[in-house]
Amino acid sequence: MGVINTTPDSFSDGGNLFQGSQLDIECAMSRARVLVAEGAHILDIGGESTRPGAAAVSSGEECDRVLPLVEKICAELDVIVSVDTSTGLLMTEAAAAGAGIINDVRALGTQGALLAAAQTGLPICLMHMRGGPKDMQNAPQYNNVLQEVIHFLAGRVEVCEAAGIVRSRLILDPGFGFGKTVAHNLQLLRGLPRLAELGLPMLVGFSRKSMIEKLIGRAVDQRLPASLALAVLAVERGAGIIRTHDVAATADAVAMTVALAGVETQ
Ligand code: 7PJ
Repeated sequence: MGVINTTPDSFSDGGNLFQGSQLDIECAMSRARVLVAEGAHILDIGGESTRPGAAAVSSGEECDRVLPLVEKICAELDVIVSVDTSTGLLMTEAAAAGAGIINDVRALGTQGALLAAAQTGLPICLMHMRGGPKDMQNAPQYNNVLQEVIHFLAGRVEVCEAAGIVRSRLILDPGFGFGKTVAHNLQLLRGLPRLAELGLPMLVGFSRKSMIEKLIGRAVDQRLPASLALAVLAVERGAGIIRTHDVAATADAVAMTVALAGVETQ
């Protein structure tokens, strides 16, 4: 899953798709074409920055940023579009524009999101977050992060099923970096096989995240090798979808993991 941010304030690649405060749609389309050529099966399009401390955006503005790009990618490229949003209105509109996945970092907890997502009929990624982008990195605490994340996601699966969303539409994500310390992130990565026991596909995102800086002191443009290592470790532990800014390199790294998994021990 390749990432395209339509926010002017993204931490990792923000701003480069912008002309002033306007998203340059041709620039975003070239980025989309590159990611597809590099081997992305899914493009994740987001219009709300959820990095720590990010400011909220209105649903109207979020729709204005995301929908034109979703429409154009669906019309011109052979790729599944995922829309990274917690806003019911955008879920509905993006589905109508041709999106194929809803990716919600708030696991459909926002008013109106559950009903809207249910009605689209699309697959949905439910992610765990503790707190909101504004405060989530203020000393997050857990007694047992793995158990608490699994418990939360299992609960959201139940809520979804009660709303008429069949299990086979659901994908789970422990939400690396969303209200977690480095130790929490590592515990979750180690425990990923336990989350897999819920029997649903898993999506993970480590790409360029600040845990890499905290562990080995790398600036944002120096985090690819560590991001690849984390992607490989996650695939080994059962992750099926890797959300990344660096599709070509990630696809190669994952291909080696998959090749090894396919070999029988002698
Ligand atoms: C994630 C995401 C993630 C899912 C972002 C960033 C922050 N969606 N959206 N999982 N991260 N499902 O790219 O660092 O980890 S935005």
